[in-house]
Amino acid sequence: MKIDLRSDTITKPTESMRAAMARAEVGDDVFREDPTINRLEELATEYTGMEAALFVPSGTMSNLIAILTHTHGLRCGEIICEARSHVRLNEAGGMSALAGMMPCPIEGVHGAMSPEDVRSNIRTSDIHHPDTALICLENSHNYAGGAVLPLQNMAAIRAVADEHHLPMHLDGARVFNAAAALNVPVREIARYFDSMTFCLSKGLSAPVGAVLNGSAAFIDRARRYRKLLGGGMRQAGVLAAAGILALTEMTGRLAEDNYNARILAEGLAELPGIVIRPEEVETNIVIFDVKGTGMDADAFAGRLAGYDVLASVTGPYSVRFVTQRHVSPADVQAALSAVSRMLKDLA
Ligand code: TLP
Repeated sequence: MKIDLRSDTITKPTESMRAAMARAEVGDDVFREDPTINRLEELATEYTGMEAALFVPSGTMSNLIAILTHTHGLRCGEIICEARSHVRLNEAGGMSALAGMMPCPIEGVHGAMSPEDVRSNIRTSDIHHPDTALICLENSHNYAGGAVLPLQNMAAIRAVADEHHLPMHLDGARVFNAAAALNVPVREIARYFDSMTFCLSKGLSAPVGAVLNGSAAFIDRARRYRKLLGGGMRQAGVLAAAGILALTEMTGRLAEDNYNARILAEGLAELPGIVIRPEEVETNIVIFDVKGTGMDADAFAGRLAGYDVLASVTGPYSVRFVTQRHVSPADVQAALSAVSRMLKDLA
């Protein structure tokens, strides 16, 4: 059996999800007549403390709908986001292609932009400039190694946004992992934002879906953009049924994934040629540098697959391991010994 550490997107639905999907009550959600989707959306508001929610097919679509909803009509505006954020690097350029927005990337520290940098990148009303339209944060921050944005950082950026009357969106694909690491309920993170996406289909194990959250007026407008993008689903209560269990049964266990990632990082730090600071691994993502092994990231991951451990590549010398519920503590140890064997065989 291969140990698959490529992503938490690979998680399969639980047995209880499959049972709930089979018996889900459904209706046409474009008419808002799917009781299971309605229940999921209502449940989301209980977790986030936001007024309303919208079930959408993916995290990518959810971020794009949020961008369209916040910026519609402006076009040629700019979105302040961290330089390695998913919305900038991994969403196929949707913000530019479909919303007419340019990213204004700011280099963060552990995924966190400084409030001063955010302030100094907000455009003035010079006719040469694009208008700043939105500030987008990511928590946990995927390519910053699952880093958690501290509450003070989000609060300070919120204060800057308020000074300039700018909306804030959170790509909270893994916000439940971040909340577990911060030991706070998700609503304590959501309170700094006008809108927030979270994914059901990553560590939470649902087969499909994300939820976009915001005010009732925002979600009313967002519903139209979901339609525009072809994301208006019909009897998708069969999917939402799994999403409900993702929230009620799966959020409580994410601390285990976060813990397993730390153990993985501590083991990796002991191995020759690998650079990682385990104390910086806060959630379920471990990104490490392999330059010292004499291999680039592609060669490292390719060779490791021969030892039955799958990884993803996040840069020329950077490799990513992600933990999720199919990765047990024993798998963590087995993966570490596979990496160690591979490096010995190479030497
Ligand atoms: N991330 C995937 C890949 O796209 C890289 C992964 O394996 O980590 N925001 C963040 C922070 C994400 O990490 C992802 C997916 C998304 C949004 C998009 O979610 P989906 O895949 O549902 O469109």
